[in-house]
Amino acid sequence: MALTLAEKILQAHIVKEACPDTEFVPGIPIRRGADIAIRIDQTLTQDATGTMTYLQFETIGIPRVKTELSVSYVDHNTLQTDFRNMDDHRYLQSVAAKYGLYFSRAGNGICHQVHLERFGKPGKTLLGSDSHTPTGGGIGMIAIGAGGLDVAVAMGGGAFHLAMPKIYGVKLTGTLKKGVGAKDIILEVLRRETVKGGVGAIYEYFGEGAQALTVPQRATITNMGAELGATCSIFPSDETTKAFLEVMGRSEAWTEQKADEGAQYDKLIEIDLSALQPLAAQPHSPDAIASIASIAGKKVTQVCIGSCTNSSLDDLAAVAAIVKGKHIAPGVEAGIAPGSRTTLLMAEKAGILGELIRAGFRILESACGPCIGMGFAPNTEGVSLRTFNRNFKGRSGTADANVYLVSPETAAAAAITGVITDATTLQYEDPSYTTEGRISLLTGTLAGLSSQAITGIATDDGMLIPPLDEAEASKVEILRGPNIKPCPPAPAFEEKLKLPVLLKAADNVSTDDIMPAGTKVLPFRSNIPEISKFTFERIDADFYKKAEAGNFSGCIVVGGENYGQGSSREHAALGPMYLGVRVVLTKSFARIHQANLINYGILPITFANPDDYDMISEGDTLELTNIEEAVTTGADFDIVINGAKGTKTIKGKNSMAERSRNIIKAGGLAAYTRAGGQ
Ligand code: MIC
Ligand code: SF4
Repeated sequence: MALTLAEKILQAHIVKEACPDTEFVPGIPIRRGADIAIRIDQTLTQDATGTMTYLQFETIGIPRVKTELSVSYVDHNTLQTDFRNMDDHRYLQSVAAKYGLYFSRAGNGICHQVHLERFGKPGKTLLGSDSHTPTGGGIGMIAIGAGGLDVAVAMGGGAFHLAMPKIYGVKLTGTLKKGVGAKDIILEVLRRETVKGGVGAIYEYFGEGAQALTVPQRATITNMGAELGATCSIFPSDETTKAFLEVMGRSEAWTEQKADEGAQYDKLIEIDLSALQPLAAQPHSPDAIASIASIAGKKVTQVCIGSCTNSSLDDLAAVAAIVKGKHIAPGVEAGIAPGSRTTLLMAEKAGILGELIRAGFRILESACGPCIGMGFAPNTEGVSLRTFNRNFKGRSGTADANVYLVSPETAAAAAITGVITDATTLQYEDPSYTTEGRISLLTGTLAGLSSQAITGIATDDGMLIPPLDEAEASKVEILRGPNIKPCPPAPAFEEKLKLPVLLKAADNVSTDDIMPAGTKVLPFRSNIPEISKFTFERIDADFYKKAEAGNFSGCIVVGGENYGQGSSREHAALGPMYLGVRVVLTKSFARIHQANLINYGILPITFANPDDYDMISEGDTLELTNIEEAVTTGADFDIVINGAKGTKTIKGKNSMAERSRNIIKAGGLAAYTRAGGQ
C-alpha cells in the first residue's frame, strides 16, 4: 500500500519488542492512536533543559550514549549575569566529554539552526528536549520535541513511545510573491488550524510549491508547526535538500525521501502560495492571525529578528534587501540575532552583515536571546514586531507589551517605516527572493564567491567539540557548581487521593504560564527547590505561598483546553510536583506536557464531560476513589467533587496507554527505567 513519507520513516524505526501489542505489518498503515515505539537515531538538548536531562541520564547509569549521534547545545541561557550560567555550561561540557556527545559551545548558535546545518540527516529520527526540534523536518527528518527525561532514556538506547499520529497533507501550489515569506505560510496554516489543531498529528508538506522552497524556508515552517501542537512536520528530501547539504560539506548525508505515489492523508490542506498576503500573529497567541494590510499603520517601538524560526541566511538576506540604503526609523529599536556562527560568517562574506549594521540594527549574539526573554524586553505597552514563534503574554519580559509574530520581510519594513507596513507595497530589489536566487546566495555565487569558500566556512567546526574516545572519556571528571542540585524524585504511587484544588485555570495555559523563563528564572533551571518558587507565578502570584501553607502535602490543579501548550520544559511538571501537585484535571492537554506530567508521577486526567469544569471552584476538595483500578486496567477515574457548588461524582477520562500507567505505578519514568521498564 502507498505510504506517506512520515509513515515510511516511522515504520523503518519501529521497535516491535517495545510495543508488542500493536499490530504492525510493514507497508500497511498503522492504526492511528495505536501505541508505537520508535528507535531514536539522534538526540539534541539545549542548556536550559539539558542540565536536568543529564542529571537524569547520570542516574540511569549508562556509561556512554547509545544513539548514532547526540549533541548538547548551549544557546538559551547565555547572559551569564553571575556564576550560575557558566557553571551550568561547564557541567554540560564535562558531561558531553564523559558520555560521548558533541558539545556546541555558547556562541556557536541556536540548537535547531546548527543541527540543520551540521548534523541533520534525511530519513533519520531526532528527539530533542526542546519543542522546536521539529525544525529538522525541513530536511526530511522525523524530528520530535520531548521532555528531557524522555531524551535521557533515548540516549540510553530506549525507544520513544507515542500514539501513532494522524498524518495531515499540506499541498502547496504556486510561488510566493516578493515581500511574502515562508513565515506567512505557517501563519496561514495556524490561521486555519489553531494552536490545538495539530495535537496528535504530523503535517506533511508536498507539491510544486513545496519544491520551490529552500531548506531554511522549509525549516521555518516545520519549526513553527510546534505552535499547532503537532507532533512534528516534514518536507520531502529532494534536489534542493541535496544542494543545501552539499554547500554544508555534507553531501554524503543526503538521501531522497518522499511519500509513495497515491499516499492517503487523514486530511488535506491546500494553499496557493501566489495568493498569500503578509500575515501577523497578534497579541497574545500564535494563532490570532490578521493580515498585515488590516493592521498597517500601527506604530511600532521595537523590531526583533532572529530565533530558531527565522535566523537563516535567507532571512538575513530578505531583511538586508529591504533596509539597504535606509536607516531604522527614529521611534524604533531594532535587533537582529543570526541563528548560527556559520550564518553570521556567511552573511559577512555576502556583504549582508554590513548592510544590517549600517542600517542601524543592534547585532545580538547568535543565541535565543529575546525570544526567551533574555534581554531586549520591549518598553511599557510597547509594540514589538518579532520574527519568532511565540507571543504568550509576558514572555518578552514586559508584561503589558504587545508582541506580533511576523516574517523577516514584514519586520524589516516596519523597522524602516516605524509603522506596521505591508512589504509587498515597498519598492526594493531582492536578488535572492526566488529559489534560484536563494540557492546562489547559499552557494556564494550571488556574492561573487566560490561555493568552496562558503563550504569552508560551514565546515569549520571549531566551536563544536567532538566526543572523546572511551578511554579518554572514562578519565573525565564531571564539574558541578553549587547551584546544581539533583533532580528530586517523583512521588510514590497512591491508590486513593483526597486533595484540595489549589488553582483553577482557563484555556490554553502555556508552560510559560506554569513556569516562566527570562533572566530572573532561567538561572535556576538546575535547581528545582529554587525554581519551584516561580510556579504559576503569572496566573496566581500566591500559588507558592498557598502550597507552602498546606505544607506541600498535596493538591490538584484544574485547567481548560490545551493545557501545557508551548515549551517542552519539564520544569513545568517538576515545579508543580515539588510543590505537591498530584493531579492535573483539564478539558485537554498538549502532548509534551502531558508526557512530562506522567514522567514525574503526576496524574493527567481529562473531564469525560467538559461541562463538569464549571462545577469546580478553587478550594473545593476532589476525591479520587479508584486510582488503583484505573491505573491497572485503563478504566476511567471516579472523582467526587466536594465543593462550593455541592457534591457530585464525575468521570475523569483515562487516556494513558499501558506503558504510561506503568510509569505512574512505578513512581515516574526514572524509577520505571531503573527497574528495567522499556
Ligand atoms: C521555548 O521556546 O520556550 C524554549 C525555551 O526553547 C523551550 C525549552 C525550554 O523551556 O527550555 C521549548 O520550546 O521547548
Ligand atoms: Fe530558542 Fe526561541 Fe527557538 Fe525556543 S523558540 S529554541 S527560545 S529561539
